[in-house]
Amino acid sequence: MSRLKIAVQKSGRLSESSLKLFEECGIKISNGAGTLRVIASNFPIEILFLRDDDIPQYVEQNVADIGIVGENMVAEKNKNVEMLEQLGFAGCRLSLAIPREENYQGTDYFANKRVATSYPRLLGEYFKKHNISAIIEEISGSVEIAPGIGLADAICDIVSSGSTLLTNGLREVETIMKSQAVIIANRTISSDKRPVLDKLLFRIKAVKNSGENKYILLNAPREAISGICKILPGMKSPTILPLAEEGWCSLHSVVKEDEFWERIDQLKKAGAEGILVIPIEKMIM
Ligand code: PRT
Ligand code: ZN
Repeated sequence: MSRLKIAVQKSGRLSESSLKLFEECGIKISNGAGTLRVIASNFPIEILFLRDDDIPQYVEQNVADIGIVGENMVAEKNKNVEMLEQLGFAGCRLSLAIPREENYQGTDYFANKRVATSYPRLLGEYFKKHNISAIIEEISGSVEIAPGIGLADAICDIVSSGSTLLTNGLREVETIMKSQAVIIANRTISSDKRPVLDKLLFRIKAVKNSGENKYILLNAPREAISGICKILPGMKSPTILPLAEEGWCSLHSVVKEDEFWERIDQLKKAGAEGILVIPIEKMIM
């Protein structure tokens, strides 16, 4: 099998989670300090460490076959690449923010205002869609200080917790797009690399599924089981085993993390006891 080349952010908010994903996929990578290229020891991939801004272009040009990058960057760079899979980390949004004390009634606020951003394309499209003529000031970093130093009236930047806006006296007023890390791919990956990509995506999906799901075990009286089964759809049907105590059963199933608390309350009401919730390492559907 030929080696699949994967572009990963060298150092930044995507780096650690990207490498952790490979580790969870059972792929061994020794990330020597300062190296820009590493080869995995037990899987046919080669990692290229790059700036996130360059990843869409390098994937388009086939310098890398696939890359891990934020959806915000994919949309801004607008390169001809294929989006393969959302990865569920580096969640954030691209938003418009204005000085906190300003009165805001709607997007008309931005008419003839100067807006600082590192996302001129996405912001331009947004203003066009809303029929607003604003002045876009493109800057490459520290966007949030632009209003404070008189460079702009407002900003359009990535927000995650919102604390950077807060400390700079700014207030989020519109969300332009939501984003998370994704895998992008070159549109013409050679047939000798396809099986490697398929194998990698299979493992990534198993890791993702496991993160979204929990294994649940509980005890209940036999007569409560049918009610409990309706609450827990599980992967197929739950496993039910008799307990040593007469009339009692143990039930095993899988629940989605986000439905978890809601289900726990329903289960307790239905008669479940001794509920255990256990992380799943890999989940193959
Ligand atoms: O050097 P290189 O160019 O590779 O890295 P970079 O500094 O350009 O990118 P980096 O590492 O900051 O971000 C990489 C990607 O992470 C982004 O493209 C997003 O997809 C995603 N991401 C997730 C974020 C954030 N969360 C985030 N909070 N990117 C940037 N921020 C910044 C934001 O620009 C602002 O300055 O964090 C600040 C806001 O954070 P909060 O938590 O205070 O709201
Ligand atoms: Zn960058």
